[in-house]
Amino acid sequence: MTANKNVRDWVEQMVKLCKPKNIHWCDGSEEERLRLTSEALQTGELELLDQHKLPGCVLHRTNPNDVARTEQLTFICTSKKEDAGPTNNWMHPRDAYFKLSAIFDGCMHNRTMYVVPFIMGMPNSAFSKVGIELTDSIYVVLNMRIMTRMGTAAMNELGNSSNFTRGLHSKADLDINRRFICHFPEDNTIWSVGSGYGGNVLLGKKCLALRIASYLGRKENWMAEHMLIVGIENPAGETRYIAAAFPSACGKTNLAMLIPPKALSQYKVWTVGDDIAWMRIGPDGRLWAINSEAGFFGVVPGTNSRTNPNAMATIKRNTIYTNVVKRQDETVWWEGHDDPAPEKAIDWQGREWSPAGKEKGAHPNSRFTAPASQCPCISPKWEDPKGVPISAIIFGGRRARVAPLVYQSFNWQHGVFVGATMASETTAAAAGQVGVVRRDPMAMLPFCGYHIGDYFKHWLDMGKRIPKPPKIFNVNWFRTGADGKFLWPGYGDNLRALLWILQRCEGKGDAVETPIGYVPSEKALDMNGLDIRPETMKELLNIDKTAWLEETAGQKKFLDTIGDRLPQEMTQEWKGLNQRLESMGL
Ligand code: OXD
Ligand code: MN
Repeated sequence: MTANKNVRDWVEQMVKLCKPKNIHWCDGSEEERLRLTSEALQTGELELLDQHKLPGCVLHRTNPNDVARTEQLTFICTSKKEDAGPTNNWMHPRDAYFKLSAIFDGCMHNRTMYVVPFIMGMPNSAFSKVGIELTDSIYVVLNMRIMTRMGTAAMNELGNSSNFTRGLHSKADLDINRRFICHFPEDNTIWSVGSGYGGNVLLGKKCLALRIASYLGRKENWMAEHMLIVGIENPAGETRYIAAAFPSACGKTNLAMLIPPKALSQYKVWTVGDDIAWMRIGPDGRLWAINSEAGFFGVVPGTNSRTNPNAMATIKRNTIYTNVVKRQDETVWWEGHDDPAPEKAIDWQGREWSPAGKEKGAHPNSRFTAPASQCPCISPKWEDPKGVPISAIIFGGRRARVAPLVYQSFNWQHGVFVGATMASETTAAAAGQVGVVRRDPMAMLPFCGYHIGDYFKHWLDMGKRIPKPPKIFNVNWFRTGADGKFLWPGYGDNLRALLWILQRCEGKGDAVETPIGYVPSEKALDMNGLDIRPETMKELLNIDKTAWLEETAGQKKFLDTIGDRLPQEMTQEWKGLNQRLESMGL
């Protein structure tokens, strides 16, 4: 219980609706974690893993119909439809509350309602926001305890204020026809029902930290972005920070935890965050960012000691694994693990599994939830309430063709256009077809809590307000050759592109001006220790006029869907790009 009457009144109302058997107010203590874990082990909601090899680790399996974010069931509920814009599903708040109330009514009949207070951000920071999630899932409580500053600290931060996000979640009956993730930005409220998948139910993450926060950021002159934050320390001991937006499951966690290749071992890379950046203009006129989360909810398949040794070290203890393979020795495995596939194991659906069969053992969107503090390269500044100053913003997608390895925009406005028109091949992080190219502006398509045209305008306005704005770049690690193989080694070698980016921020680094922006000149990237053929490098940095004219046609199609809230600066940039491409030689 709490002395905060705003909280008490609201919890009371939600209790009347959901009719739980018990109410538990979470304090975030270790004792509470142990008690809830033991209860979930008894009901089978969690399974214990080998506590010598994986101390503090547990396994959870979601319902097979509930393994990824369900964008088609996610709604922005503003009183005016046009405020949600063309890229969001919309429901009138009155209709949404009515429809979901019928599902929530009595849904916790035989269950406990957990009251989970949490801070997105750290205590005593101008960036932070408090939320409270009511849920009937112990899995959610334990995940929120890792992903946020949860419990007493959050109630202390809130004090007697009524300024908190009101989150209500119930697994209900996990029926996909009764699954809805509804956001009410005008009421600072989120209702999520019928799912147990992290992205739909850890309400601090996508729902608050991106959808609600993007709406608040526009009102309060700050930015909530789907971005990792990484610090790069040069041999002189100076660290510069980069924020980078990539769509889900495109390697943000790997980039944030990158290990420099041997030839560049004089650099150090520090992780500040792997998914969400909240950014504000600092007193020095630069853009400052915090990671508003306290843990990583990362994609498991493909993680190994070559692709991401830091993640492998992070997830050795106190980690919740979701939808991975359980080996006979009660450890975990997934496709792309260091170890060969186990001959006999239990797959993500709890069935006996062997690699001889056709099906994957781990779900392609299986996840780990691990405390950020366990990451060997966690930045000493990751919990600094002031945040870190951002030198460069990067947009990136998964593109087999068209986009070169790296390029720099001409200026902020052009950079906003580059972000607004970015596209990527879809991944398993959202339900639906995988590998289809779709426009995903600033990697925020599924996460922008208001009209996307107004969001572009907010970016443009912020650019005018920031006295010393970061420079804006685009990267593409995923370009393939005629044989379908990746042209760029990726992972640690991505540092080479980041170093060029930081040089450009300091007015150094060689570049050639092309119609799409500044591309590194032939010898500009530090290729020390990397054996890559000059023809391959040429292809990686090549701007193909025909492919780019096709690309701008795709951009136009998308921009046309935005309607009259598309800022005219975006049309102007699109025309400029076309003119520059048209006048380019073949
Ligand atoms: C995530 C996502 O889980 O983007 O971070 O889906
Ligand atoms: Mn994400």
